[in-house]
Amino acid sequence: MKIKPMLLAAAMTASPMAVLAMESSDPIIIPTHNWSSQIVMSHVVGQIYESMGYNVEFVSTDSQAVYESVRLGDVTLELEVWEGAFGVSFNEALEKGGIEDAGDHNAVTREDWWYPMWTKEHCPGLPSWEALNACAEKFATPETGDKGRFLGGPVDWLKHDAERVAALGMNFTVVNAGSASALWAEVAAAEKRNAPVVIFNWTPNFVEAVWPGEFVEFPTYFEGCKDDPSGGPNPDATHDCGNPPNGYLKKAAWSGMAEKWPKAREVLGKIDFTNPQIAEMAKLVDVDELEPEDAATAWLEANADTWKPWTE
Ligand code: TMO
Repeated sequence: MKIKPMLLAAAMTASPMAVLAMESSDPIIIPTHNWSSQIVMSHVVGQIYESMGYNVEFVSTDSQAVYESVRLGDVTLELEVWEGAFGVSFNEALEKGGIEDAGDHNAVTREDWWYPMWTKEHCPGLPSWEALNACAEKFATPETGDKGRFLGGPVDWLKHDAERVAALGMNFTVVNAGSASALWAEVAAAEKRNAPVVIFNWTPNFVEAVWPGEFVEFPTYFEGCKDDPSGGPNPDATHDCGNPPNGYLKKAAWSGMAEKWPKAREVLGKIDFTNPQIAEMAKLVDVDELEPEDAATAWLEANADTWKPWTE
């Protein structure tokens, strides 16, 4: 075990730093992805660790492949395991070993097809998916012919929208956005024309404070929907369901973290964000246009009562 020279003086005293000085000075590696709350939250936690004396590095990674990276110890943890998008990849990694469930955030999540409220004027039967399907031509574009256009997220989030469309026999074509900001640009452009639009969205997010809207109601999610064809309305297909309407948001840790950085692993277990806190992290970037690092610093300054107790 290496001793961090900076902390040697502290190690002479009975301060909390004395404990830390016995821990590895290797950087804790925090993966960041391609949506704002996750990037800001990663910097929030990174800055908390730095305030405790740890070295921290950030690495931008694919949001599905990251579970394999955590399992192998290439990155140390993951702060936003969304059930809808990543439940399957997380469970697969758990079964292989090397990664552990580091507990749930207080937040309850939903990720699914979504429309801003004005879309309902064009398709009054919403939020039912059957009503959406009956209105498909109102969502048609030159790119999709007579089929409706659904703008999904970047391909690494949810790879199975096309399977859902096929399983439910929907008249929609899935187009994947290149980035989260392309989703918001689509809604802003539709708003100007008062045009109907259906995109992939999630909560908690900044969107709910900017554009009131609703999720499309698909056949209810059930255990096995994504890997066992037999359940659901189509007995021959998987993915014939919506995502969980009350999904979890978990943290995950490399199994070696507790031995290498024990105090940091303990803090990770205590980290617990709420829906409004996560929506606020996204807003600082997507509405207020701060850089993620600055958004994290601002968030920490405004919320010391929340996070300081986790480090004590
Ligand atoms: C994983 N995400 C929150 C973008 O749905």
